[in-house]
Amino acid sequence: MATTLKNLSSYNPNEITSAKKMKFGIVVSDWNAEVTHALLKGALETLISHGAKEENILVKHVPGSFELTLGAQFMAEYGDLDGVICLGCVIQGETRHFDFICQGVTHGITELNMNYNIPFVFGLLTTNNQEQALDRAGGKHGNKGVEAAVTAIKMAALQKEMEELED
Ligand code: DLZ
Repeated sequence: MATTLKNLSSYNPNEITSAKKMKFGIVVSDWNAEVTHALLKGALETLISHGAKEENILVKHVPGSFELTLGAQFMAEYGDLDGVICLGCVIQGETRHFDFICQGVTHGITELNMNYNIPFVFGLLTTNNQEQALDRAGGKHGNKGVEAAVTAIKMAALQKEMEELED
């Protein structure tokens, strides 16, 4: 769905379980930092506003979006986490680099979701220019970091719910 139809920061807080007992990892790419650090702010504020404790949120930076997959895998291997949020921003340039990075990250994060039993959230902006990115990093279309944090809480809650069915 195009983000012109949906504000990335709007959701129904009543649909969100408390994140008080949850632990999250956030991997943030420092390429296009003005954008990605705004995504990070949105994600952190959202997790905390739903009860997550600051000490239960592990934030690590990677150089570019291509490194998000491995950064997220490190989080899954070395952290005791309920979910990992991947934040990045890829802006279309003159070459096909954009396509390769987007494909790599999309494929990588999908693989992680299949191979580890925790959610990895795709908080990647893929835009034609910086203005479109800023519009989605706290601007007129909301903040993709907020959307990613809400998704992480929902998916971690879903997993806990499924685990309880087993008991
Ligand atoms: C090289 C590159 C380019 C051209 N553009 C972006 C971008 O728009 N967003 C982003 O997150 N990263 C970009 N990178 C860096 C790659 O993601 C990666 O860090 C390098 O290719 C080194 O592996």
